Amino acid sequence: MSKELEETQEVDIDDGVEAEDDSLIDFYSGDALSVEESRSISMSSRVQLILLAGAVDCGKSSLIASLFHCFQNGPLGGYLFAGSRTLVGFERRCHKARVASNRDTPTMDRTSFGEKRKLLHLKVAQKSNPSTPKHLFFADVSGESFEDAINSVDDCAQVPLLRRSDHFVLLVDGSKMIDLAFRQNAKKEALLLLQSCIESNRLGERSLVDVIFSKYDLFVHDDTALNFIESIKSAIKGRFGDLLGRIRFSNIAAIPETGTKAIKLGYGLNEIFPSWVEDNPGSYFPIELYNENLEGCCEFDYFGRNYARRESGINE
Ligand SMILES: Nc1nc2c(ncn2[C@@H]2O[C@H](COP(=O)(O)OP(=O)(O)OP(=O)(O)O)[C@@H](O)[C@H]2O)c(=O)[nH]1
Ligand SMILES: [Mg+2]
Repeated sequence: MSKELEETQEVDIDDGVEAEDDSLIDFYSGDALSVEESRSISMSSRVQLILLAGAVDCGKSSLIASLFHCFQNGPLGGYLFAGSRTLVGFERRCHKARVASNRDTPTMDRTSFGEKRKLLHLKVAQKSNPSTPKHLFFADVSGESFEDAINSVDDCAQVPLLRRSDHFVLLVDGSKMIDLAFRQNAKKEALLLLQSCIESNRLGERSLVDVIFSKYDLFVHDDTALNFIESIKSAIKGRFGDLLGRIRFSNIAAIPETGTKAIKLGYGLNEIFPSWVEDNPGSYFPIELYNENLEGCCEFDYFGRNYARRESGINE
């Protein structure tokens, strides 16, 4: 097309073609980020990725909402809120769950399957050292993705961000622990999901895994449920203890029912949050830089070895 024609051509708005206006500036929507959108942060800073996994309704989005609530009230686990590119995304997850809504039972929107914008960004700074903030991404994946992953190693390999995550956080639904009809199945699903992740090489000897029993307010006084939870812990340790880098267990009440006054909103997050900021597979299991056998390691490990070699004048 000639330049003249280009300049005189009218844009027919009815055809759905809009003229590009250089005066328009793209602002961040503040909503959760897609992987592509997240690169502007992850390419300029070290980011810890925390992947929340577990069945539909187990409380993944609520945990993210609860973190945001906690930071609005002050520091969490010794860390201060230092900013977020996804404040709207946090707000969306929070508004239904607010205690101010005066509901006895908290409610939360389901995360839709295939949602591309799933990364919530949090910048935090240690209270004792606020000048070096750290970036975190929380991946809020729909529980339906994990239902498929339980049943198929191939589907497990497709779970977004699983391979890249620094922390794999498996939530086991606490409301199922108090129900005889559901708890065996919840245990089976947790074991199968871990097995599927290991068989698809998404989790392994360098993985940091947290198993969280959610909705602690519902089972805190239920001895049968607490005993059953002990049996889940033993089964997980027995089967996967040697296959995973680290497994920890905790109870969390992200958004407790308002009737259970003794359990505060965000119960349990204080203890677990600092390790999500501080630990990652590279820091927790430092590799031997001159070890030739890097089988099973990620690209970054190869980069680390090659970088160290170059620095010390060893040719490839
Ligand atoms: N009693 C109680 N209910 C909770 C707690 N945390 C979450 N819930 C409720 O559990 C339900 C499911 O929570 P979500 O956070 O949406 O679960 P999810 O894992 O994100 O579910 P999907 O997005 O469908 O995969 C909601 O009704 C929450 O209000 C808690 O600590 N105590
Ligand atoms: Mg959700």
